[in-house]
Amino acid sequence: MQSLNTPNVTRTTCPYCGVGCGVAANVTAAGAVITGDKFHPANFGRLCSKGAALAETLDHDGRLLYPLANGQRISWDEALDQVAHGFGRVIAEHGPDAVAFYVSGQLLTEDYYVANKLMKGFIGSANIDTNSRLCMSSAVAAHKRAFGADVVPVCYEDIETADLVVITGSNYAWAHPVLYQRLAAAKKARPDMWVVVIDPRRTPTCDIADLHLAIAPGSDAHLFNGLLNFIRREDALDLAYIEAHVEGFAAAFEAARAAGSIPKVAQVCGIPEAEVSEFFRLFARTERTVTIFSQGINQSSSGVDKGNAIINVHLATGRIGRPGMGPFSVTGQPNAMGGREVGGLANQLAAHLDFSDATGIELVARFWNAPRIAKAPGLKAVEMFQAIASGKIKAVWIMGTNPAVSMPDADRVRAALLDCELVVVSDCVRHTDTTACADILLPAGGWGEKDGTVTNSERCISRQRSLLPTAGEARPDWWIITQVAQRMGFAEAFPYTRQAQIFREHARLSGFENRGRRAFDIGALAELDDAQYDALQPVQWPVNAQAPGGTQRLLADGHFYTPSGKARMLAVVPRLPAVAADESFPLVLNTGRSRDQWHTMTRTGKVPRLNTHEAEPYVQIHASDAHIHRLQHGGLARLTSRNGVMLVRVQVSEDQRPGSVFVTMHWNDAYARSARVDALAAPVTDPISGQPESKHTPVRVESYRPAWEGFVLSRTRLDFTEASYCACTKGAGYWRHELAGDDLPEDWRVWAQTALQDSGASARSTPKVGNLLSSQLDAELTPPVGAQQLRCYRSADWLEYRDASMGRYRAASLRHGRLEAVFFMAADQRLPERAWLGSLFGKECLESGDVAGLLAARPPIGSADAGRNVCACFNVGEKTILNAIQAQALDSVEAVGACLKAGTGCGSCIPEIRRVLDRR
Ligand SMILES: Nc1nc2c(c(=O)[nH]1)N[C@H]1C(S)=C(S)[C@@H](COP(=O)(O)OP(=O)(O)OC[C@H]3O[C@@H](n4cnc5c(=O)[nH]c(N)nc54)[C@H](O)[C@@H]3O)O[C@H]1N2
Ligand SMILES: Nc1nc2c(c(=O)[nH]1)N[C@H]1C(S)=C(S)[C@@H](COP(=O)(O)OP(=O)(O)OC[C@H]3O[C@@H](n4cnc5c(=O)[nH]c(N)nc54)[C@H](O)[C@@H]3O)O[C@H]1N2
Ligand code: SF4
Ligand SMILES: [Mo]
Repeated sequence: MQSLNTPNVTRTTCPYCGVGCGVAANVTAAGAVITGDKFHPANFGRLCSKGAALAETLDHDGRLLYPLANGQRISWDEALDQVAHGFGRVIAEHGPDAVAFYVSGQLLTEDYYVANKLMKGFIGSANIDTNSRLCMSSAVAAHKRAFGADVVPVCYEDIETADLVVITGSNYAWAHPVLYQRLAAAKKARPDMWVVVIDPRRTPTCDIADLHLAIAPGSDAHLFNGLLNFIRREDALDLAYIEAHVEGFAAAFEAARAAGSIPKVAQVCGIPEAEVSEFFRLFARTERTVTIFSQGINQSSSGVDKGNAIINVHLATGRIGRPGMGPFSVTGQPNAMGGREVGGLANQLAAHLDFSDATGIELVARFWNAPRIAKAPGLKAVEMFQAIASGKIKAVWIMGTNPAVSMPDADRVRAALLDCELVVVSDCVRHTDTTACADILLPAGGWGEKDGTVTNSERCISRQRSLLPTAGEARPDWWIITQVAQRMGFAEAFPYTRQAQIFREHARLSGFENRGRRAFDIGALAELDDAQYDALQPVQWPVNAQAPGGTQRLLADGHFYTPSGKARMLAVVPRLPAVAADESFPLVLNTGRSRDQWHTMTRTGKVPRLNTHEAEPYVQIHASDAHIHRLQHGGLARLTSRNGVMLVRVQVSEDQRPGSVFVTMHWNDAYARSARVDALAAPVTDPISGQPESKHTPVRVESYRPAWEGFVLSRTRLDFTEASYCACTKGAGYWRHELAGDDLPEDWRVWAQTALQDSGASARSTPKVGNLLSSQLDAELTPPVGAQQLRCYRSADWLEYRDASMGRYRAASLRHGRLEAVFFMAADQRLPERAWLGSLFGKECLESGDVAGLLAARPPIGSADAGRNVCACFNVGEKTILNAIQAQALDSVEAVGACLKAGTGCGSCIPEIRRVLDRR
């Protein structure tokens, strides 16, 4: 492996998705410049929109900078003592199972290892679970059932060399963008390659699909059982492979027989027979096939079975362990895989050992010299929060996750935390929905400050290296946990002063009495000295005496980690989602990700160019359902489930399957009012993995008609407590507030000026209202009305017009010619575009043309509203793209790129550019 021999460049790993891209960071006095690491095997220099914007997340705005107890600043000494004593007291009074840790796939392996060791080895409870429960736990269980161990056999290169790539339950283009780019490039180079997408909705991933199966939600196991049955009937089995390496096949075939033939599969899955037939024939005849699966499979009350239904077809065809083929569960978080290595889930122990056999428990106890090692699995996330609600768990420590937003039944989760005796939260951010529930807040070092290792989807261990000093008094998570462990009396077992020490211990445990029995073995890294650890190059595990340079692909020798050494095919009996839609809740709520936000927005929400892609929470719904439920595109809707409610914007889209609607998981109280989708999600879980069914909640969608709607752009963030709907995003130099309310204020001017004054933004000057300004009205937006109803005012720092008959109010606040805020309110929905108005905040002094157009929101001749941001790399809006396509007769993504640069950076927006081209 070559290295970038530039002294100023730090090579590190992106903190977002499980692709695990290498990042090269050049930090100078002027700031950090982030580029893709050309030498990293995950991305070879590419980055997606989120990775490319990392430098813009590094400021200390909004950071948690010192420890707090009940909102008061305290010293680290006090904070650590309070946590240790608080946990110690509960354990002494109620036993170790009365405490819990809820951790995250975003912790580094070193942090994760120490947290797990403290809870399972020394506190003596297995009540440590992780947000990976909501993410990977079904795939983990499926792997263990089929392979005897949690192993991902494939590597990224297999995606490029396959002849058929099946993508099911994954919006690859947005959730694993760089891998998607690699796939798209491979398909372009080899057009014979086939891509099949299986997803109830048409997603941007379908941009490169030859075939899209928009199956009925939750019907994947029927489809894959049908496929298994088809393969058997068509004699496409690899009998020699099955004979030598597989057990359980007879029962699996028998169970699959019930799926019936193609017409029946088509009927259950709700798609045309021809599509099923095409997919089955393609699969049967294509040896080099990779099946990628993600949350559309895992987040289900039968997620484990679905995973096994997919693995079954690969085992039955012997398509595993060889180049260009295999089942591929992609990991979501940057260190989801590392968390599995250390045993972060409540039902795992450490180093791929679990509680199922006493020798494994004894081995870990001996290695750790742990007096009180837990002997049985702890509570899984949903059960854990229910135990907090019931008072069984009295102290919880949450690290690197935001469960008040991301857990199903989130209102109950929040209430449980508010009622819990002791809630400790380690986070980098001061104000999140979860930190709002904390008694003690511990400031954790963030990306760019932390140092350690992460493991990506293809088992590749990479270093995250620090580039910057840690913000304020923040400390790395491993340090915080170590300090608490020492104060709880476990100093001997927690002597760590640097992360390399922890990594060596973790590596040693993986090799300890392993002798090839456990897949996870990085014993060869146990002797790295500090300098070698610092210089560690990306390497795929296992890394041991047999494979000192790492292992690209697993299961190649047909040996599995089961007692017999054979893989297991499982008899899968498909089950539909646990709770079906009914008359009261007739639509199915599907949830997931959007392109430019990361989960609960704590970091991506800081970046203006990532916020303009989707500035509001929305529900996507098919036109036929919108018609039935009387919803209008662009209007507001109230979504109600048995568990909660939310307010969102309506987006009518042919991409949706009738009967289901889609909402992203990102919005939360830190950025919006009443937009946490998990308040609606029911805490229904898979019986084996405990993973929640986050993709399937029956809901009702009703039109919500407020008395008024509007938006405010202002230099400071304003608080509109009386608005019923509010979505707030950070723009370049301003905050954008999208608003609606049930009560019309008596006087809009008082309302607007109070909002400004409350924020302190204009406390220095109360605008005086002066001259009539009738010449600057917008003809388009202002139909002819009686002059007495249309009133316009202007003073040096306040422009305003109101049209009582139309229920409209518009105002702008200026200071020495610089724009401070604009207010646009309307009783109807007729509001102007925001992009041009937003751009005025970049000016130190408005020009007269700007002022003239301000209240009309009409750009002066020569500049135009850019619309929603499509290309985050070059900030190119949807309208700009559409205008260029029309004006210059552009007819391809390449032509748009040549003209506007859009799509020529990270490439994440190419599917959207193609959609704009389609509309031409
Ligand atoms: N931009 C961005 N990228 C991310 C993240 C992020 O927050 N933002 N988060 C990361 C994390 S932690 C994860 S886990 C991954 C998740 O990555 P993905 O799993 O790809 O993302 P999701 O959008 O959650 O869901 C994937 C798709 O499942 C579909 N689906 C729903 N129900 C069904 C079904 O019954 N069958 C099938 N076949 N499909 C169904 C949904 O329509 C959706 O398009 O993304 C990672 N990458
Ligand atoms: N409805 C629905 N719900 C879902 C999903 C879905 O698809 N639909 N997906 C689920 C999945 S797959 C996942 S992975 C979860 C994700 O959900 P969460 O884990 O709750 O989301 P994040 O916003 O990533 O939360 C990470 C928190 O850790 C903080 N943080 C960042 N870096 C560090 C660090 O180094 N140390 C510490 N201590 N804190 C740090 C961040 O500021 C943030 O507050 O959501 C799940 N919930
Ligand atoms: S694909 Fe994007 S978010 Fe994922 S690791 Fe790479 S740069 Fe980061
Ligand atoms: Mo995830």
